[in-house]
Amino acid sequence: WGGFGHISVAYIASNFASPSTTTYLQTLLRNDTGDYLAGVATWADSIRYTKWGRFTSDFHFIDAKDDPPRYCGVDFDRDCKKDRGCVVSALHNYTTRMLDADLPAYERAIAAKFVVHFIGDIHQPLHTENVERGGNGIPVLFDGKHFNLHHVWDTSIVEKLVGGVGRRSPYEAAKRWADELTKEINDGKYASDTIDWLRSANLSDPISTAMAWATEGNAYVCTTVLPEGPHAIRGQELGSKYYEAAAPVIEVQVARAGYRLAAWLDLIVTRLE
Ligand code: DCM
Ligand code: DCM
Ligand code: DCM
Ligand code: ZN
Ligand code: ZN
Repeated sequence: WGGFGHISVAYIASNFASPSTTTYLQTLLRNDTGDYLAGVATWADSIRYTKWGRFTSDFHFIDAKDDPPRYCGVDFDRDCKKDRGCVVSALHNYTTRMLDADLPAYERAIAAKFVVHFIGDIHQPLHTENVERGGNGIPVLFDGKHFNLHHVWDTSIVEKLVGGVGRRSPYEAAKRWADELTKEINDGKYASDTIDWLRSANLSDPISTAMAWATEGNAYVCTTVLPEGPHAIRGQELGSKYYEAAAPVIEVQVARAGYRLAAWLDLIVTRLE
């Protein structure tokens, strides 16, 4: 996701995190405001291209070598790069490091910032797809402007959905959207799904948990992202009919990511207590 998506996921998670999770992470991240998760949500993207952060650049996605729309599917052994890692192995690594009481607090804080970011990214369908580098190589139009398909899913659709974020700080608009989605989760259109959403969460097996989330998002590549394959979409305008099908998928994926992030952090903090 772009910044707006990550910040929205973080605000949803802070709406659902338990009081002890909130206190623990506010202390670890040295921020006692309601923005303690939102404030670190995009940090992992900001270090991707720095000298120190280069080793993390493949941690944001898993390149499923499937064949949309003919078949979708993610396979850990096939798709997670053995030498460089992927979003699934990264979630395992940084969850383990959050739980490692022998690590200094600043290392556990770095681990927490990665977990907040990567639980967001694993819910972006094109972050679980190999075709054209997750859609980065597919030029399209969105409301008359030129983008690649990946950017449309990271940013353009979400921003249109909320009526534009503009050049203002994304935090205010993200908070407003997160509070709307929080209502839908609590007693709206998602209320009957939340038990299902947490079914695969197992702190004793972060790889299986992350694979379940990745597989669920990747299925949308066949149904919604590339329903007629990558060639049919190249150069096409995606701002109207395509947008109408994609927006509900992005909304539910952001809601799931925020709700699952809160649950995952709760499991971690409970284990530490
Ligand atoms: N990694 C690391 N130390 C660095 C840079 C990268 O450990 N200075 C990465 C490599 C692996 C992951 O962290 O993906 C786990 O590393 P290790 O096997 O050292 O625990
Ligand atoms: N690191 C990581 N994952 C690991 C081990 C290390 O991401 N499993 C990263 C985070 C640390 C940096 O490498 O800040 C240096 O760690 P170390 O001093 O253990 O090499
Ligand atoms: N990306 C992806 N899958 C890939 C390569 C990149 O999901 N195989 C994502 C990471 C960024 C965006 O696409 O969100 C742009 O990546 P880059 O800056 O590496 O071009
Ligand atoms: Zn992306
Ligand atoms: Zn990312």
